[in-house]
Amino acid sequence: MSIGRFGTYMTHVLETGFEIMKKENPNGSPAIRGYNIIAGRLCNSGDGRTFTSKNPAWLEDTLGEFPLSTKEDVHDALRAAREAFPSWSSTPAPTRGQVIGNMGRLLMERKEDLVRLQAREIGKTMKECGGEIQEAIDTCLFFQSEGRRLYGQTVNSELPDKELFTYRRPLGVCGIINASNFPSAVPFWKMIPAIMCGNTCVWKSPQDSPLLSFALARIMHEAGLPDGVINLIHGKGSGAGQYLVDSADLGMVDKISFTGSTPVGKMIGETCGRNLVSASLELGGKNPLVVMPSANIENAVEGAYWAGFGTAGQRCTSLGNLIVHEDVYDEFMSKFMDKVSTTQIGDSMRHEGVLYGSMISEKYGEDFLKGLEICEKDGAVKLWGSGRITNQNLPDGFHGDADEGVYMWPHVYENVTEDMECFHEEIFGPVVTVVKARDFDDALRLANASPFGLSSACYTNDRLEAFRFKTGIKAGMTGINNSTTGAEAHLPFGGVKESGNGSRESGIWVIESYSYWHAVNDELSGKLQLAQMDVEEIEMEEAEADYSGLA
Ligand code: UN1
Repeated sequence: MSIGRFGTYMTHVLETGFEIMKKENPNGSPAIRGYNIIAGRLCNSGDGRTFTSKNPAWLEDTLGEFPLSTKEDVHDALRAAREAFPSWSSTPAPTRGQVIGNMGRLLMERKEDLVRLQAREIGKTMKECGGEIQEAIDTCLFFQSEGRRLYGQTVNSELPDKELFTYRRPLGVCGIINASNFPSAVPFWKMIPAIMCGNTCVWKSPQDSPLLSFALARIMHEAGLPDGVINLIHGKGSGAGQYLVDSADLGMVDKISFTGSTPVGKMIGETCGRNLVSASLELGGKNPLVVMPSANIENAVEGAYWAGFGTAGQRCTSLGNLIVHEDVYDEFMSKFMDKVSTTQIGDSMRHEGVLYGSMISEKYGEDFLKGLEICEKDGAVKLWGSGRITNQNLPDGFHGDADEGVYMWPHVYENVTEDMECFHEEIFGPVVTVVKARDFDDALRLANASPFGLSSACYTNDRLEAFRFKTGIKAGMTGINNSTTGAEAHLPFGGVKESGNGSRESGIWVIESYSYWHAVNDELSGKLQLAQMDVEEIEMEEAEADYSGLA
């Protein structure tokens, strides 16, 4: 079966003759059989095993079945990427950029369908899915024109009749592994610059968003991407993901780009390190947000609330430790808790005006509940929250039938101190841990005290404090009078400390992660000239100037 054009997602499903597995989903959408895409061909897994993608906001709604890829499937994909590399890397960069631009334009045409598909597959609100697909579009448009730059330099030689140049060269085959919380923007952050630089990719889709990944990979082909440049494999992190990383030991991959947890990132870094394979690692965060007395308190409440509970707290940039100066603590917390206690929650595909929807999957839900146990064990004081939302355990702002999906209360714990585990642990979901600060220095010290260094924020109207926060915080990203989330598609994204290995995504900075510098010298003199040795030496003036007459 080859990859054809498609209109809306539904007609795509029908036109391409996919086997519809189940017609009786409660929302009327069919479940389909999805495939790996290797060298442009749609493939099942070698042993025929599959896994299911379910709508976490409505667990009875099945999106489809996808191949549980075997090691051989992953190796086939890597071989296909290797085969496609010579031709793609020698395609002029502006032409590669044009294909990327086509992808952006197709995403614009399909935006509405993709937003619905993403919301259905991971439970994120339609509004946020719209923002995320837009981020993928913006990334394509940005890198379309980067294809017309991808500049190298001309460098002056120390020898006559000789020229020096630098070129950006692609690394080769890139293994791409992303998480399901940002299943369209983040893989585009990775693959778009990768292919713009002339690399080819094997993309392991996140286990909780295989259908969206499949649709995105098909759109990439529809945009004119040659077969084998991006190969899609589905499966589990511990299966296909692991085989992809292990292929570094076999010399089959030249780069791994990973977004996910710090422990998994460290394992990937070890494998890549011992093979000298380039690794981009975007890992966890326990992002601090500081509120100082000079801040506009309403604005700070809005920012902290969105940072903590937008996306149901399932962003690596979500607010972790809310650090509030003691002089404004009571005022801030009373306004903050008014918002938290009236949070609107539910499936945004069926209910308007919700702040957040379900957890990404049942597994994300289970892990979140385990994370809450850390706060309880530490003795932090719970101000709000009651674990999983069920029809017997409903907050006022819940819309719909809670037992249909995996929904969580918003949680706030106060009296959190530096010696507690919950101060240091990333708890992925709707929970904020609140810490009281004595003064600015104490707040900055607390903001730096977690092992992570991804995002950070400070609300203040004192310019010197803002300056001291910017210069004193150790983090990859900082918001002044803004929330911890909300990266733009052309600013560098990434962290320090336990949040990553220093690589960056987005903007011109990501190009460093998908290319290497090639230095070329062109000797035009027709003879061997030795650098450093045959260089003409300029003598300094022998005679000393006589300044005596000037005295
Ligand atoms: C992530 O959670 O992995 O800045 C990425 C933000 C988003 C990206 C988050 N644009 O919060």
